[in-house]
Amino acid sequence: MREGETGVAEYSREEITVRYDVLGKNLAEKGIDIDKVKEKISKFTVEVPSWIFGVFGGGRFSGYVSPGAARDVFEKFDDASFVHKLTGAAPRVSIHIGWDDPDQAPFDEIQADSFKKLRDYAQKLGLGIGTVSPTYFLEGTHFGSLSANDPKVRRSLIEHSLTAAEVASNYATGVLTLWFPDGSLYPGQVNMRRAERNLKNSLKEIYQRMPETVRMLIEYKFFEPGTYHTVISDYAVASDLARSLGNRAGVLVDLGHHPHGVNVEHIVARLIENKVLAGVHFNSRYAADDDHAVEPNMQLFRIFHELVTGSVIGNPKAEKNWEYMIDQCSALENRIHAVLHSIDSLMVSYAKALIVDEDKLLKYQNENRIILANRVLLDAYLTDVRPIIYMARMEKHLPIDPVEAYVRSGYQEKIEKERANVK
Ligand code: PSV
Ligand code: MN
Repeated sequence: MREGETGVAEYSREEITVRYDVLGKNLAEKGIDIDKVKEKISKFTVEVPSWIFGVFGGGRFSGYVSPGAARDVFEKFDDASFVHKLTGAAPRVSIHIGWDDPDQAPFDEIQADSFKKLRDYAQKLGLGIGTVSPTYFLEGTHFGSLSANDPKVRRSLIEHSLTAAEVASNYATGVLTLWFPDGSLYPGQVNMRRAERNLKNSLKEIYQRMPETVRMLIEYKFFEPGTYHTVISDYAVASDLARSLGNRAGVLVDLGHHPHGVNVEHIVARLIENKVLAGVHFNSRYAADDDHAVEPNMQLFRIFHELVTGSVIGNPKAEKNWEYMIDQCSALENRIHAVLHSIDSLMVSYAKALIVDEDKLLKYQNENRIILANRVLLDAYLTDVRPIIYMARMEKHLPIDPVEAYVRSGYQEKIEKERANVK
């Protein structure tokens, strides 16, 4: 073992093999086959957001641009392709059609067919376009998008959503992700029932007119930009809306969009139990919001545990599986470090969820031995599963530590030089 450039321990092939074998023996005692866990980790993929690579996200540091930020959507895909090359786990990029139009047409004139060149470019890089978001928060939506009182605003955004649906159907994976900046700042500002009715009717029209192969995931957020109320404040509103539309509509759980203390894994469990179409936007929430890189915390482990035991993640039947996306973009950090770190954290959390001694957990649950059951979960959470991830990477000839490999690659220096004129 030696210390890498980034201060994280680096292990040789031999050391990784030894650590993997030791962990394998310990897991075998619990009846867990480490090679099967490794196979699942090897197959894990997650979408990365196009917006993490661009200039978006300065927030109150407006004017600050992350060094080397991509200047257009093609450079965003170049960066995503490097992330995929280092991790083998990020073959798709989520896009926002308002930000990522290759022709940069005015908002109302964005054409679905423009995205063909992006799809072709992505394919050459070994990537695909993943989920597609209409961009409801760009222009003229300060007073709502699909819930607005003004029918002209709703009409324009219904058509914009249908353009996004066409992009999803023709050039991507056929999944729309919808987030609305709709809400209000003061009691009385908005008639909450009318706003919900407007949004529901707009969604109905989109659902009925979008191509039959397209599915939509409705995202909720309990605050921002509405500080008094948001029209889709929680998963119950999102799932009510989805159910009212039909089985091609579902719920998107963004981890950063909950108040503190919310039991998000229970929401995940309920969606699985009720067979709701769903997906996750992964990120870390500190005081608020969805901007930070994913960390392998206890809640993320518990969420993965629900996805594993609910036979969702890794399920080869696409209709049973969920969509997994990273949604993060914080102001000041190196974005590529952040996304690589997020992918790493997801793999660690998934691996921990795969090594829970489920027989013992069930036994203690049936016997109502509360703390003993809880300790079964903790035992998996506290296990260092990195040898599994290292071994999976080693077998695929990938760098053992993608962040370290990135720092050493010279890619950051290259993009900072090439993109120095970005504003
Ligand atoms: C909103 O906070 C959100 O989570 C939505 O998913 C958007 O699509 C994304 O962030 C980018 O703004
Ligand atoms: Mn999100």
